[in-house]
Amino acid sequence: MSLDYTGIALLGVDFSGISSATITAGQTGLSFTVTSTDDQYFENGNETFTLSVSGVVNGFEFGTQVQNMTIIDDETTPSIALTGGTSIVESG
Ligand SMILES: [Ca+2]
Ligand SMILES: [Ca+2]
Repeated sequence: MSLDYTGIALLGVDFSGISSATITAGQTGLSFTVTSTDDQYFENGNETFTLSVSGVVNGFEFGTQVQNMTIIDDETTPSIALTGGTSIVESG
């Protein structure tokens, strides 16, 4: 079977996962891990993507298999503080 990832978060950038897998005869299931990539960027909200089965060979997809995923950002909200005097003298 082949897998498809769509959404704001990108495969290979924001997370890693598999794009295809083989379920051999006698197997009733398959598990795999999708791992987030830890970046240093404040995302202004969590990133999401949808994992779906995009193709099956020699079998069938039971209904429509879709899993919505959320990558929870772990950066703190950046802030800006302006400091200094409130007046300047003309030059010249
Ligand atoms: Ca991070
Ligand atoms: Ca981040």
